[in-house]
Amino acid sequence: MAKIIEEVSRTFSEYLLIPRLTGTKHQSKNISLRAPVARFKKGEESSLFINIPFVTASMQSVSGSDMAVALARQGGLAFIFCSQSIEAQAAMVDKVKLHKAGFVQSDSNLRPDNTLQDVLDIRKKTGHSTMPVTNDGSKNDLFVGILTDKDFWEFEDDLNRPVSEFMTAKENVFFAEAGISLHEANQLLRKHKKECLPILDSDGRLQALVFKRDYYDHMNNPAELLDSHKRLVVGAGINTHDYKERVPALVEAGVDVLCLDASDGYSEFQKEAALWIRERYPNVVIGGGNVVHTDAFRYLVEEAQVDFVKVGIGGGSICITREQKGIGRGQASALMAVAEERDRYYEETGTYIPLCSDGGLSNDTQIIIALAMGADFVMMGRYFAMTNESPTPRVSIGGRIYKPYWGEGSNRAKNWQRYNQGASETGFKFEEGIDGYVPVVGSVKEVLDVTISKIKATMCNMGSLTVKEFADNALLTRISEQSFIEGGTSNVLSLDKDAPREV
Ligand code: MZP
Repeated sequence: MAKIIEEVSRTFSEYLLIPRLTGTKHQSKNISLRAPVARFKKGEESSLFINIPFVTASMQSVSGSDMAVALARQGGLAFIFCSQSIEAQAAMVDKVKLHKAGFVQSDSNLRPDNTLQDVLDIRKKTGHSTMPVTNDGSKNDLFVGILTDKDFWEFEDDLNRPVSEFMTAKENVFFAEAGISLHEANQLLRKHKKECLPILDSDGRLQALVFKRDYYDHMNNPAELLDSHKRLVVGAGINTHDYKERVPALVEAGVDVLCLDASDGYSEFQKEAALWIRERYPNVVIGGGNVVHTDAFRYLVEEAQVDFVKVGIGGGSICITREQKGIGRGQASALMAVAEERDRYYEETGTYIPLCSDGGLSNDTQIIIALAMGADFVMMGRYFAMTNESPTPRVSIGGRIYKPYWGEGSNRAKNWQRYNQGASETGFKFEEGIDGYVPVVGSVKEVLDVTISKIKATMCNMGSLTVKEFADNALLTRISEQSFIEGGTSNVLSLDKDAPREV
């Protein structure tokens, strides 16, 4: 006979935190939001940390390379979506890894006989306005000169004329020889008041470019998430169908973390995939999920040996899985049950498994409650889809600016691999996600600044300096419907909360 879990399935908004003693050391400036991503043993460190506890959903409408760059710069991690060809996904990973090694491999290169119109076309595609000119137009050929948008006037000059007539030729370019350190390169930029320093090998071939702008970016983003080669850290979603081809291509492109992306991850397919990867790529971090119950957590950790586990089924803002298939669990109940099991597993084995709460976080308070309930970090789709860096176009609806946001289980995404993990059936018979719009709210940096300020303020209230301490100190109370209403403003005329404010 069917068993029924007595406890009602609960959501984050049903809880509030009760403040703990705030000590004099509990100030925002002393708080660390660093979170482990890979499993680790008691007394050891995780092989991978993120500096802020946020990762992006592996979704077409969320996680392209621009998003990955923007989030890693703030200290978080994006999972490039896998519902695209292997080549396209690997190219996105590659783009993030190339983005900033200090020594940049240019993706906007010219031949001397390219026209100014070619320059405008490349600029439109890449957004770059400084372009090296090489003999054959490839990024590592003989360096001939450099062209920036200061060298020509788009509306005055004849756009059919060749680049060679406008570029600064090599003999007038200040460059450095390969072998120089990044620090030395930055010092040269400073001393010679330059924006860009080409690095050439002894044959005069272009090796890389160093930009003053990148140095400033680095100084302005101290939480930036970098690998041991000073490249941005990036993750990728994978599925249980084509991992034998997809994973080698992603690893080759330099991916740091993989996450098996499935609506319900309690499956032998997931175990087979995780073990296959583990055997061949022992150093790549692998996440599994999604789960909502303790036995599924144990299975992924013990049988599939994943590094971290994602919790959440049916709570996503675009998700209709619960109504279509009748599976899922309130996100707060799911997270608390799995977090309790994770702690039990740690007690028993001395191995800590980071948890990611995935989906359904509709405001900053819910993020705070998720961390208090034991999530090491949270995965969000809608939150990031609303930013400038999501890969979708801006559209105006009724005078407001929106961006499209659609579920991986919608007909638009056609990510049947996420919903059918077995090899037999392809395509959808019914949808599990919807296709909609979300308002544009600003840049990733802007929205995170506010969210992070709120989390840190709450952590001060809770007498906590780290995310782990926060969860350990958390004392939560369930609220009645009446106190939920009381939680908003009461008996005052409120100005429209969504109206723009000066910040
Ligand atoms: P949210 O942050 O927009 O509420 O939820 C994002 C999460 O929803 C994703 O990380 C993924 O787990 C889940 N998702 C993505 N597509 C669908 C769908 O089409 C979905 N049903 O549920």
